[in-house]
Amino acid sequence: MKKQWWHDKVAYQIYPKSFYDTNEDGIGDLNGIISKLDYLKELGIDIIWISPIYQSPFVDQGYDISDYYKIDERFGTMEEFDTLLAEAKKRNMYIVMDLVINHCSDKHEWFQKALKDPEGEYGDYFYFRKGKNGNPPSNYRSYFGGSAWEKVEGTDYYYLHMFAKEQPDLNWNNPKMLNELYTMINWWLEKGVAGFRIDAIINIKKDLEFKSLKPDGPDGLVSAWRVVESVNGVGELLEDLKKHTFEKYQAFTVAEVFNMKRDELVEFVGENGHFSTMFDFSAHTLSLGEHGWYDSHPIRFEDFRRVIFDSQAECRDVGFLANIIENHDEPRGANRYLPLYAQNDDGIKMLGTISVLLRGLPFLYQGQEIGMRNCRMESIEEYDDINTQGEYEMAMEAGLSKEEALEVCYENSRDNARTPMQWDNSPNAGFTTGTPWLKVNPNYKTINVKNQQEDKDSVLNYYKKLLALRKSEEYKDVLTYGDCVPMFTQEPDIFAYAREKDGQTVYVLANFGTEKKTLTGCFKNRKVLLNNKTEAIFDDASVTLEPAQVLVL
Ligand code: TEU
Ligand code: CA
Repeated sequence: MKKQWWHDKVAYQIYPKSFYDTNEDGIGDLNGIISKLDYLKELGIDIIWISPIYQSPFVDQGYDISDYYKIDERFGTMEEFDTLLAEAKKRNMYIVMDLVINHCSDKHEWFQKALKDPEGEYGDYFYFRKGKNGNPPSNYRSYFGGSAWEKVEGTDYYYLHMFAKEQPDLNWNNPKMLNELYTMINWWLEKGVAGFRIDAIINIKKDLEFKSLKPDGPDGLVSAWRVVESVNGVGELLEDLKKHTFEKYQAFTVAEVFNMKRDELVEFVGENGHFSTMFDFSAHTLSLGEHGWYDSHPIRFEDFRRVIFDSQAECRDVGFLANIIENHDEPRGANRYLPLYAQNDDGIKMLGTISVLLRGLPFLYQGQEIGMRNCRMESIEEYDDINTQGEYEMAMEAGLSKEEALEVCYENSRDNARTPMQWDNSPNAGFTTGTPWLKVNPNYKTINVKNQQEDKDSVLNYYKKLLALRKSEEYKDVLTYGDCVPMFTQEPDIFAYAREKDGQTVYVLANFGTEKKTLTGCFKNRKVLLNNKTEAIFDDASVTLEPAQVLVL
């Protein structure tokens, strides 16, 4: 495999609104990010992906962009952004922007012009179609609930939005529109961003006949997921995008791709793939319900282990996936992937270890490094996320009580990961001296960066060691390029693998069970590189793991 500059790096996602506020408005900002660069550097981070900071009405927290060339004033100015680029560069760090080009905001100038004249030049930047017999053009359900078609008042036209109605989908069949996007992307690359995390990109290909599909719910609609799976040919659009933009700059790209066709992996992340890498969501999708969050289900350990090893095997000779436990759309990893009894420091270190040492590019999400948890809200009003509001409604329509629907949100809400970063135990977790835009998790008194910096056994200090190991001169090569060989897959509760290259082997052994487990193998005289407990019990032919223990040998 041809080596790339980013292969041996560690990435971190910043959700800027909740990271660090420097001007008392309760909203994190660019100056906040700049002031924490040293913190991230010390943690071992090289690549920083920042969720959208462009001008936006914030209906979907910046994933609805009204001007691609402006920094939203809540976050700061373009000068501050340039300072961020320069400060990152000084520290050998790379800034990756979020690229949201499946849709824009309904407040974008293009859409405002389109609304005035759906049949005109800008109408063709979007998908305007006439309704059928008083109904929308097709029975697509948007990701956030309800029809994906919104009626334009006073006309026969509807426009398509796969997400919120304030996020109209852009017409990728219009060369003029595409040219505007490409110019914009190149403008940011010229500025010096290292690349992009590419939002919801699988959605760009549409069946232009917009045929209705078999309904999958009592509303007579069919989910956006199925709509995407019913079309072919996204690859041509992605190649064109790459050729006109990323390729010329050797930009790093990480795509958010949910429902790729199975045999397309090479085309997506192979040596000449559409993208540098893409997230491995195989574990995340395990909990998906048929209809929504209300029928989502807990993840079984065996499935979790199986799908991760399957992904590792599939990309082995193809390329690198980006491994994650959390992001801004998902509940916290500690709550989601750990059994209740292991939802503590030991368990969190164990989960972090098995994820970070996989083959692929590790991404941490802000707060993961201190083991932040889901946040309980007292009522639906306390949630801000548009997706959560929609799922709450769907749960009630399916017959759940208010209390039950709220519990569904507690387990699934995207706001779980969006509560402010917990820096210290001063009011509002040191995130802001103003009023935070979203509730601060009350557990900040104990779970915060400052406490953990002072405690040598903290999750934070463990993560530092873990990332340092991954990047150490001695083990970097095997941990970056070595094969990932699953071990003890017949043993319940054991997540174990070896990373192997040129005769060097690193074992990662974790016990997710409640019982001690003895694993036999030639672990004798192995050097303990990491251990989340104080002891490591070896004898001649075996090693014994306590519950929630992880060893790296
Ligand atoms: O998410 C795309 C996506 O497929 C989401 O519907 C995801 O499945 C959902 O959030 C899980 O609950 C991206 C962004 O990551 C998300 O924050 C945006 O809301 C969305 O695109 C629209 O831009
Ligand atoms: Ca601010």
